Amino acid sequence: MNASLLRLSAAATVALLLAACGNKEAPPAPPPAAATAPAAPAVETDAEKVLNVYNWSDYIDPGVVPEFEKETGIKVNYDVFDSNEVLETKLLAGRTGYDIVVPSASFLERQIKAGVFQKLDKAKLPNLKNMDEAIAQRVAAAHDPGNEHAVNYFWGTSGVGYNEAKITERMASAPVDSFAMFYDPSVVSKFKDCGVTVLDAPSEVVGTVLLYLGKDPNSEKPEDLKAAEDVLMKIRPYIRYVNSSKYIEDLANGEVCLSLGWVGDVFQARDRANAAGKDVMIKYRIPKEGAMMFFDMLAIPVDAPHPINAHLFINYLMRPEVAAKNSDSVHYANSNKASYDLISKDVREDPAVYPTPDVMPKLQPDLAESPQFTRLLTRTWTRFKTGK
Ligand code: N2P
Repeated sequence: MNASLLRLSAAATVALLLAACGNKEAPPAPPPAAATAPAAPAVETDAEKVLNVYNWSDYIDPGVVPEFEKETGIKVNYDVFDSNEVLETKLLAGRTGYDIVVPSASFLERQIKAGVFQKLDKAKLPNLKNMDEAIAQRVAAAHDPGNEHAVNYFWGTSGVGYNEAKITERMASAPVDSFAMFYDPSVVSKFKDCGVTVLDAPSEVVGTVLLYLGKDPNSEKPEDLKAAEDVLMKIRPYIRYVNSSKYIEDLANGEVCLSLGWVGDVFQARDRANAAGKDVMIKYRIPKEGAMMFFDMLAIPVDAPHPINAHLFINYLMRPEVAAKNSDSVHYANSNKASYDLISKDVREDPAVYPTPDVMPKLQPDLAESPQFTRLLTRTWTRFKTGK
């Protein structure tokens, strides 16, 4: 018997016992409150109580989906990805069956233009009032005018994730606050044996190389892309793999020692190592050259089979206590202002997660690319990944 049936039968037993104790002389019991007070309106859902979510891996507190299911009776099918390109290929092909997807804003922007998303029904999202206007405006100005199609879920940076002991063992004064850790062959070569990894995120990684070279990270000049490719090809022999999710586990268990990674993922690696009682100190630095900044956005495809349920879940994620729980769990910054005081101090006051005002201007948003540039970038990336 499952828990809810058990509760039901216990309640039924109590009702029977109460009825059996009834006294003939007693006046008729007043009608139950529910009969007089207007019933609380049932939450409106789609006819089918199902929700298909496609989110980044390692990007939600494990309790959040089950709690939403329990409260609403909606069954959530939850799939994960680790690359905007993979998500985009599916979205452009259409009929994904997904009700909610989470592209980064630079990708969302062109997906909106391609007609991939429906406009949000803001009347169904009263918790929008909790969101930080400053972040919403930033996304609106660069990617989604009026914030008509998407709500920010998390934002963050990519930077230097490393195993402190293994790095200092190999290089006492390693420049852990610089992209030189990856892009200077004389530095990165020192860590080849302990395992170096890079995100499989072409536009973001090329942006970091351009930052390192002191160029505009969103440049589409072919000569800038060529300069970035030269750097990437030179360091390729020292990179163990190019992947955007495997490194969490590998940093945690000491399989790799240096990852160009996303902030929350690196901290999840640190937590996993601590939880396993490993003597591994994992750290994250925003490089002094600056960093690429992403805004990951909750959006509903035009052909979503359960758009009402999708709005319910997005609104649920914007509850301050849910947003805080998610940030505490995955160590990414949310932009839910009403949640800020509920986030644990460790996360809220960590300048790697919520960078200080002096660092913010050094963070560069990844901007949408032209299709022509994407073609060139894809070629560069294939050469880098294959090392040819
Ligand atoms: C979660 C990575 C999400 C950040 N594992 C990249 N947009």
